[in-house]
Formats: sequence, structure tokens, C-alpha cells
Amino acid sequence: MIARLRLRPRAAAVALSVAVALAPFIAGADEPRITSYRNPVLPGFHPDPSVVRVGEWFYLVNSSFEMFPGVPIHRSRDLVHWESLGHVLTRDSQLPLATAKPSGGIFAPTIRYHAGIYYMITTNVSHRGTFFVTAKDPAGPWSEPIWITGPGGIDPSLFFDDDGKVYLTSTGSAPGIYQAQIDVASGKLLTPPRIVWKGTGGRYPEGPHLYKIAGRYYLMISEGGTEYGHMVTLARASSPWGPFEPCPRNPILTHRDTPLSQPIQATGHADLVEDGEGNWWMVFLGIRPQGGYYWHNLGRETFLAPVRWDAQGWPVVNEGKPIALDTQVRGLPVRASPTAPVRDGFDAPLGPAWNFLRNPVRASYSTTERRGWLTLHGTPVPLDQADGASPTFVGRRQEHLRARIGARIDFAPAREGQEAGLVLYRAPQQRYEIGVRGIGGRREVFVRQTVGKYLSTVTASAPAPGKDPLILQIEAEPNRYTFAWGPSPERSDKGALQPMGSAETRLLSTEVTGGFIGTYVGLYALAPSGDPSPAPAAFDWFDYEKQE
Ligand code: 6LW
Repeated sequence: MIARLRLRPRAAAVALSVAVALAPFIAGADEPRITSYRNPVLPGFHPDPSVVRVGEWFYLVNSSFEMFPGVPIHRSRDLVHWESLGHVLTRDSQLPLATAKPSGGIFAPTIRYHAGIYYMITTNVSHRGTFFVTAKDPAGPWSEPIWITGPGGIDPSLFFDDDGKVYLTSTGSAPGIYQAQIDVASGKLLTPPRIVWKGTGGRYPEGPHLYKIAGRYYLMISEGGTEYGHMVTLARASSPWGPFEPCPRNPILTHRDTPLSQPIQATGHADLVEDGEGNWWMVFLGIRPQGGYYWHNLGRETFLAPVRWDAQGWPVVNEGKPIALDTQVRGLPVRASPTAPVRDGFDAPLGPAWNFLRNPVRASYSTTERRGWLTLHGTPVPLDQADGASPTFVGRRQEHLRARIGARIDFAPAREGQEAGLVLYRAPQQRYEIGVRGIGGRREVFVRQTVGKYLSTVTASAPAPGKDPLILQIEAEPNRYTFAWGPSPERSDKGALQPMGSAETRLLSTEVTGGFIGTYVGLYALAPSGDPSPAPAAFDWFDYEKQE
């Protein structure tokens, strides 16, 4: 910078010494910067990202479907390192999920900030439709829902114009992007919703966001569906109502024509953010197919790409190149965020990594009943129940293709049908358990693979006499899960464990199961109906160790 100024030598020397003296006080002046980063920036099930910057913090939300709590929220100061802030929807009154079937519930959210208030708008497709909640602090608490009666559809977004008007942009009941002016105090629409753009002809124009950038209104949407034909398209206008002129380079992002050797596919559903230094970035969802074929089991993940504006005022995403796993770019000063510990020792209430299926039965979970342990009370609600009552299940996302997952379980089933253990859960009828159960008056460890409506079988079992705590373990690799168990030394020690066979990750992939979530790994418990005294299952610890 100084070298480019034409100053007389003395003035230059003074300027230089002032700059050097001030350097520590200028944010980022002498700090290491992001020079490369690895995608996905939020691995595992984190679809439909939306991002906003407020001061030096970025806040990012994702859709969450039938999982509770809903809408995970992360924060970051460099767009690469993200830290969980928990969830936006944490109360049953904000997130009624009893009627949510798999991949029902909460669809794509948008997060925005205006005049000291954060807004998160989304759709509960299983209960009343579109609503928004507000907060003064993105870590919460967030308000009760303000429900919107209007265009129906999904993927709502808010845009606060500088003249004080606020616009709701979303999909509608017929294909196209609908818009209405909205009063955010009441949630009432001030104008009838009307179609402002239909996209470029791809199926399912959706996921819209309206922005005002350098005096123009930009409408960015997705088309082509959330699968391999996914794309991001954009149009602009001089009024928020259009007419919208499509970008001559649409789609501005897609991997629909890249071969499978390109490790990231299905890129779409994007949001834009300016980083406070004048540079722009896009967050979007993508998937990582495995096994050299079209299947992926971790769900849709959150990716990041740099954006530049060309001389005509159109965005260029990642210099027009496909998104790679590693990106070299000059980013913001590095602000690492705390990394989650491998072991949850259950010494405190369950943290934000943990999710339930639909609205949980609180009495089924306790970290205080036996201090330092998570106690689960099984009920007759099975894991394959698709809506209504919630099974005793608490899980976290499988975020890495390679990971070691383990738990120490204290469980002495007294009756046939009592069982508890670890489950890889993808859908009611797509899941793998390694569990402990009572059968024929004895205790055994077993692996059950459920891979469709009509196919569920125990693929391995071993007697586990006595009542001592046991170790259950799953090793995740890109193409398979490998199960093992053992009597309980204090910690999981791979060498000492007995193998219990393997299962294909492919059969838990979206291409097999359908739906919008990703794979979870959870702890569960079951009791037969009418059981007068179901044995509690207590977990001493749970390990999730990424191995990549
Ligand atoms: C979401 C839609 C989409 O609402 O999938 O990828 C739907 N895009 O925009 C569910 O995530």
C-alpha cells in the first residue's frame, strides 16, 4: 500500500513509522490470513445454508427437517472456522413436529439482521407453513413464531430495503418466485404475492434471496432440484419487483455437467455475503458422492466459494471453476474456533451437537439421574416409527467419512424386547444398530441391519453374559461401517474388541433412502409394550473421533 503512494522520502518514512506503530491496532493488519481452506466448511448434514454478517461475526443457519431442536446456528469470523451457537428453534412451541414425517418439518431457513434484530424465517411443512422468529442475540432466546398467511410454498427469505420496506420472497404453490411486501411487526403481507421471476427454465425454481448491491436488486435462486441437476441462477433489476434481467452467464454455479471424478456434486441453494473488507463469498449446499458412483450418505453439506463482480456487475463464483475440496484464496484473518472434544462424558446437560427425532419425551433422558452418565429410558416407540411419538433416541451428525464412534454402556436387560445401544440412523427403515438386548433369558450383543421396508435382519450376535458395562464401537469409512464390541475396559481399545461384521454405507445413502437429512449416529433404548419396569440404559461416555 505504502509503496504505491508517491511520497517524498521523508514523508514516506514518517508514513511508514506511523503505519508500523498503528499495525497492532488495525484489525487483521499483521495477522495470518486464510490462504486456503477445505470444503465443506460445515461437513455432514448441513443443507440449505443462509448467512448474514453483523460486524465482524458471520451467522449461518441450516434446515433441520424432523430433528429437534431445529435450525442449527453457527458463527464464524473468517467464514472457514465455524462454532456452534446451538439452535434457533429450541422450544416445542416454536417447533411442533408431531406431524412431521421423515424430511418433513423445517425446510430451508434464511437469516437476516435489521436495526438490532435478527430474523430467521423458514417453513414448517408439517405444521402451518411459513413463519419467522426474532432475537436480539443470535445465541437466543428466539421469539415465538410469527406465522405468515400468504403465498404458501417453501424457502422464504426477507429483504430489508433502505427505504424501510421489507420484502418476503419465496417459492409459491405454482413454480416461480413469489414476492410480497411484508410488515415484520405483525407478519401481515402488505401487498398480494406476485411472481417476480420464473428462473431460466430449470425445474423447481426455489431458494430465492433478494439483495441490493451497488444500487441494483439481485435475485439469486436455485433451479434443477436439489440433486445432481442443482444450479444457482441470478437476475437483476432496478426495482425489487423487476423486471428481472437474467445473468448472461447463468447458471452462475452448477456441477451438473461435471463428471463424477469431481468429488463435489449437486451444488446449489446459495446465499451471498460481503465480508466487511469488500470481498464477497457464497455459501451453498453440495454433496460428496462415494464409491465411484452416485451415492452419498452424509447428506447435503455446507460449502464456501469466493465471489468476484465483473465489469458489468455480474458475480463470478470461484473464478468460474468447479468447486474443489481445497481452495487457494486470500481470505479474512484466521480466527480459529474451539474444536469439539472427542469424548462426551455426560458430566453436563446434553450440548448442541445432540438432536432428537421430533419432539422428545424429556423424561426419557437424564444426565443427573446417575451423575456423569446419560440414562435413557426405553419406551415401546420403535426407531422405525415415522411420525407422532418420538422414540428414545439422541443422535449427532456423522460429519466425517472416516470416524471412530464408541460408547460405554451399562445395561442389564431383564426381559425379552428390552434393548439399547448405538444406531446409525438415516431413516426409519434405513439404519444399523449395534446394541445389547435380552433374548431367551440371556443378554447378547447384536448388529441389526434394516435396509428397507421388508428387509431387517440381525447380521451378527454374541452372548454377553453378566451385567458388566460393555463397549460398543462403529468405525466409519467411505464405503463401510465396521462394528465391534467388548467387555469394558475403561476406554475403547480397538485391539481388545471383538468384530461384529460390516455394513455398506451405500444403503444409508440419499440415493437409496430419499429424503433430505444425512446420517446420524445415536444412542437409543427400547422397551416392549406393557413392560412394568423397563431396564434403564446408562451411557458412561460417547466418543466421536474424526479420522481424516
Ligand atoms: C429446500 C429447497 C431445496 O427447501 O431442498 O436444495 C429443500 N434445495 O430449496 C429441502 O432442503
